[in-house]
Amino acid sequence: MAAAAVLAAVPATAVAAGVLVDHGHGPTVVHDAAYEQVKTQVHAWSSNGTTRVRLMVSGLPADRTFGAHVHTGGCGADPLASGGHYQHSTDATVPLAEREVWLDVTSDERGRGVATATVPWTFAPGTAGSVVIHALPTNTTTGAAGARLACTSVAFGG
Ligand SMILES: [Cu+2]
Repeated sequence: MAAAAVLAAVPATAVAAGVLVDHGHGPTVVHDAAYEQVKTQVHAWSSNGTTRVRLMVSGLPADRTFGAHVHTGGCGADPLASGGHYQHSTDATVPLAEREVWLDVTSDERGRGVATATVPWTFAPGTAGSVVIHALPTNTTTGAAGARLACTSVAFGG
């Protein structure tokens, strides 16, 4: 696929099916001035109890992996305004990766990347408000991913 096409890749068929669709374009706030060039799009589709979230990013440094997650709050000037990771369940017997939404993205040679996560739930309105891109890949045990670089507000669940 041509790199230029990546940011336009929205599956129109999902929209036509009448599923709930949430969008965010940004970033809303950049927390690290070294990432002022970053552009983001977030799209989420929900139907029949399943949600698919897609993060599309450009303007990243080439060939690196950045952690990214759905967070509870909307973006603010304070990097912590976006709150913690959205967790659909606090059941510690379930791996974090299955109860949070992880969108770790690896940039290509042009600094573009796309990540998609599909989860077997839908967001209740008001419970998830942003996608945060972090400096490091997500630690699969702790969920930590380093400093918050950029935040895109998305009103998940309508
Ligand atoms: Cu995060």
